[in-house]
Amino acid sequence: MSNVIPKTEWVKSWSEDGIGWVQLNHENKLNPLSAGFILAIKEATTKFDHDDSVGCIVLIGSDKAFAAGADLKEMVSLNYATVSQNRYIENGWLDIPKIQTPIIAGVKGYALGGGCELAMMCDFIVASENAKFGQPEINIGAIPGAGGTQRLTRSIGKSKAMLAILTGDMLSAQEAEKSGLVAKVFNNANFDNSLKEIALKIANQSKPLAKLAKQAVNVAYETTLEEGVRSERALFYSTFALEDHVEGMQAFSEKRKPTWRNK
Ligand code: CO8
Repeated sequence: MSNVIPKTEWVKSWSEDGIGWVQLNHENKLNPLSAGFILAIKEATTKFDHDDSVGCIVLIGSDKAFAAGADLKEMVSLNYATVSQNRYIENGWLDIPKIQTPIIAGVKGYALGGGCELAMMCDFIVASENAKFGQPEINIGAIPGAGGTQRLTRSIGKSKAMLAILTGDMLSAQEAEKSGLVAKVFNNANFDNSLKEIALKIANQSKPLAKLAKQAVNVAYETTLEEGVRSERALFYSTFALEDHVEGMQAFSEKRKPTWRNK
C-alpha cells in the first residue's frame, strides 16, 4: 500500500459555470473506495480548490451509489501492521475536510461506510429520494474508521448514531433529512437540476465571503460556543477588509445586484 498510485481513471472532473464537478466513476458502479481511488478524488477536489474560477465543488457518484464504502476486496488483504504503518485512512482522506471552497456531496443510491464518511466530510449533503446512508462496518468485522463515529454523532446525535452504528442498519433519504444528516432531498427526476441550482447559487457568491462563512461554521464543530462566537466575530470584522464587502453594501443602497470582484 505504500507508494499508492492515484486511480485517476476512476474520477471524472469538469468545470462549468463556476462549479467544479468531481464524479466517482469506478467500473463497479458501487464505487468501492480503495487507497488509490481516494487519492485521485483528493487530487481532483484539491485542483478545483486552487482554481480561481471555481466557487463550488460538487462530489457525485453513480445512479447506484455515491460510494458503498471501503474497497473490501483491497481491505481483506490488509493487517494491523499494513494499515497502521501505511496510514491507510490518512493519505487523501485527511485532505478533503481541508478544502476551503464550499463542497457539496450529491448522493444518489448508497452512501455506506467510507462512502457515508466521505459525504459527511463535505459541507453538506443533498440526496435523491433513493439514497441510503449507513455505517455497516460492524457487520463485516470492523467499525467506522474515517470519522463515522464522530461526524455522524455530531450530525444526528448520540442516540440515532448509536442505533445506526451498532445495528449497521441503513437510513433512508427521508430519515437522513429528518435527522439533519442531509440538507435537502429531491425526487429522482429533479435531483440533477436541483443540485446544480444550489451549487450555482453558491458559485455565484463572492468567493472570499463564501470561504469565510464556511470557515466560521466549521469552527462550531471544533470548539466551545464562547470560542466559536469569538472566532466568528474576528472573521466578521475581516469581511470589512474586502472590496466585496464595500460592493455588497453599495449595491444594497443602490437597489441593484452586487457585482463581486472576489477581492
Ligand atoms: N467493496 C468492494 N466490492 C464491493 C463492495 C465494497 N464495499 N460492495 C459491493 N461490492 C461488490 C460485490 O462484491 C459485487 O461484486 P461481484 O459482482 O464481483 O460479486 C458487486 O460489488 C455488486 O455488489 P452486490 O451484488 O452486493 O450489489 P447489491 O446491489 O446486491 O448490494 C450493497 C449493494 C447493499 C451496497 C452491498 O454490496 C453491500 O452491502 N456492500 C458492502 C457495504 C459495506 O459493508 N460497506 C462498508 C465497507 S467498510 C468501510 O467502509 C470502512 C470505512 C473505513 C474508511 C475507509 C478506508 C478506505
